[in-house]
Amino acid sequence: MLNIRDAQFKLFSDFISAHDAFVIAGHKEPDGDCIASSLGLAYIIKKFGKPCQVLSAGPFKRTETKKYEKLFSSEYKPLCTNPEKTGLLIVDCSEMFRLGETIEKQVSGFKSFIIDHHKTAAPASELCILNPKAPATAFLIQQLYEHFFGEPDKELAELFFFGLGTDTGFFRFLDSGSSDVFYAAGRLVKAGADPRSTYEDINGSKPLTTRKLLAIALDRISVHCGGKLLVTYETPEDTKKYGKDGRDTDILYQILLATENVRAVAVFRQENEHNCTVGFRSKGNVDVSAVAARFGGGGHKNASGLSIQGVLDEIIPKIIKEFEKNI
Ligand SMILES: [Mn+2]
Repeated sequence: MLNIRDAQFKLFSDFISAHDAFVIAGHKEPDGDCIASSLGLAYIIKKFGKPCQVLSAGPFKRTETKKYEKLFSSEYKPLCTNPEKTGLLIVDCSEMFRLGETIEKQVSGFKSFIIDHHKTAAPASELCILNPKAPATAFLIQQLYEHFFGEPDKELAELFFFGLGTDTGFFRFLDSGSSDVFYAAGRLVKAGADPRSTYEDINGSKPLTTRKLLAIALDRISVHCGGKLLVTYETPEDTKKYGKDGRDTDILYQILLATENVRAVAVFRQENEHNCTVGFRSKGNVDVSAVAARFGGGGHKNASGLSIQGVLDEIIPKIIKEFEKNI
C-alpha cells in the first residue's frame, strides 16, 4: 500500500493542531528528496497558517542541491515562546542522529513527528507516517498536500517532481506495482512540472572532474562472488586531486550495475586516516541493507551504506566476505 491512510492524515493534522510553531529537519547531506520534502512540508505548514523554520546540517554537496542551500538554516531560532508548543517534523529519515550533530542538539527537546520511507528499527517518534514501500518521502508529502489543499501550484509541483525523480533514479527503480506513483507523477506534470528540465537539473551540469574520477573508479573495478559483485574505491589522494565535488556516485553505480551478471556493487571511500564510507547498490532480491546493517549501517534493500572505522585494505575483504553469504 503506497497511499497514506485516513488515520495517518488525522494523526498528522492532530499534530499540527497541537502546536503553534514548527521546525522541519531532514538528514544531513541532503539530497533532492530530502530538500523537496522539507520545503514541501514548509508549504503545507504555511497553508495551515502556522510559522515554521526549515533546518539542515548540510553540506549541500550534490550539484542539483546547491541552489536550495539558501532556503535552509543551520541554526534554530525560536518561533514561539513556549517550547512545548513547538513541534519538530523529521523528514526523509527516522533517527535523530541522521539530522547531524549540530541540528540534533538544537531540536532534541521537541515533540516530533516523522515522515519517511527508509526501513528503520528505531524511529525517534511513534508519531509518524513511515512507509518503506514509498519510493520517496516527497511522494508522501505530495499526498499530504493534495489531501488537505488539492492541486499544488507549479512551483510546488516542480519541487515534488524533483524529489520523486531523485529517489526513483528518474523512475528507473519503479516496478509494476508502482501505478500509484505514476499517477502521482502525472498529477505533478499536469500542475506544471517539466520532466525534461527536472532530469537536466538532477543529472546535468556535472564538473569535468567527476568524469576524471569516474575513469579512475572504473579502472579499479575488481570482480567477486563469481562475477555477481563489483568493488571499487576512492583513496584520500583521489579526493585531494579532484575535490569532494569530483564525485558523481550515482552514474558510477548505474554503470557498474549495468554489467553482465552483476547483482550488487560496493564503492569504498577512505574519508580520513581512521574512517571509511561504503555505498552499496543491488538488483532484485539482493538485500544490501542487510549487509550494511551487519556493520552498523542502513538504508534500503537495493541502496544502502555505512561509515566504518578502519582502512580500505582491512575493510574491503571483510565486506566482500559478508557478500559471499548474502548474494
Ligand atoms: Mn528519500
